[in-house]
Amino acid sequence: MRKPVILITGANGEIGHGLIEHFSNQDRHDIVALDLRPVDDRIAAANLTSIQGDILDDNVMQRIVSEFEIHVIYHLAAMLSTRSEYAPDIAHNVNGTLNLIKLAHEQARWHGNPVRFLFPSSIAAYGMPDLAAKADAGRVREDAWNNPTTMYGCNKLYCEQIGRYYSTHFRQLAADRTPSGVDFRSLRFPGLISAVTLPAGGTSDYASEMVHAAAQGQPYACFVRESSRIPFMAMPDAIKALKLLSEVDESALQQRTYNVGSFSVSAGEIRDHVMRAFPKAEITFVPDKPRNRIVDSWPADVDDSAATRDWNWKPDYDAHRAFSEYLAPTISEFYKPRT
Ligand code: AKB
Repeated sequence: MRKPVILITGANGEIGHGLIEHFSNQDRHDIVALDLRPVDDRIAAANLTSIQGDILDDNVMQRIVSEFEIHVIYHLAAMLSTRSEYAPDIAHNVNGTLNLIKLAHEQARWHGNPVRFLFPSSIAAYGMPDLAAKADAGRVREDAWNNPTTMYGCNKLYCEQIGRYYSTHFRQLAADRTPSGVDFRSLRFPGLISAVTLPAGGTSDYASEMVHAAAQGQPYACFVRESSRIPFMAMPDAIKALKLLSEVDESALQQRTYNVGSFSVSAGEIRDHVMRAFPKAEITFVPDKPRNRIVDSWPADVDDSAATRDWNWKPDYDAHRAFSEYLAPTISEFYKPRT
């Protein structure tokens, strides 16, 4: 008999660290952690099998299904927005996602149960045409402004649609039509800020970079204007949202992609929160205009009322609590010299 497991791709990433830490506090899950790089030994989790490999490598995927029976997939592997602009061809994240959705379909047929497929989409799936429209739009709903301006955002939007197709319209013309068995659920995350990992290659990274630099006593030149505003979320709330969405009964879902929000802040307001926690921080603003244009194309905030309606979403952290109770103390401890 193959062991029933949860498959986490992109395990070494920011969300991956947070999710595996969450599961490591619960012994009732067997986890297969997959990443292109060796899975970080900081992810010391109970019942964790780590595999170094590429979701595009059929040999890797066949090896996994030969040993494990997959019931839940958290597909976190993706190249983030800035890095994707420098290498748009390999940032075609939809290829890997489609591989995994097909694998979920096969697994569901093998064991006869739906496979829950959790997909972290992003505010990068939106594209505001200019700052006036962004200011006027305020908190945007899932079905508005879906005109992404990055390769990363285009792929996130496409993956959402493929997941919805498999969950809702699969083989709709077949005489012997049967459900795909893929129970796809997606969250459009804002910029995420973790106290214990640094992002790599994102365009919202300035928030994490600013607070991590301050905690290390390093000067930081922010690459967006002080007035640049997008929604952000502390990593514990991102893990809470993934947990809530993964556990809710499928019958409660009125859609397959949900906004989740926490706090909308400008880069200048982030600086103010960081200065309160680290008064000696040296923070300047040196906008990188092309990267700032990407941030300007993302909404100032999101309407997450559908998530509250369908699965009782509510963030635990507002901006003040995120910086004062989570980021500042945890990051200070993280960088404290080891004696
Ligand atoms: C990025 O900056 O690319 C990501 C995102 C907003 O999805 N953090």
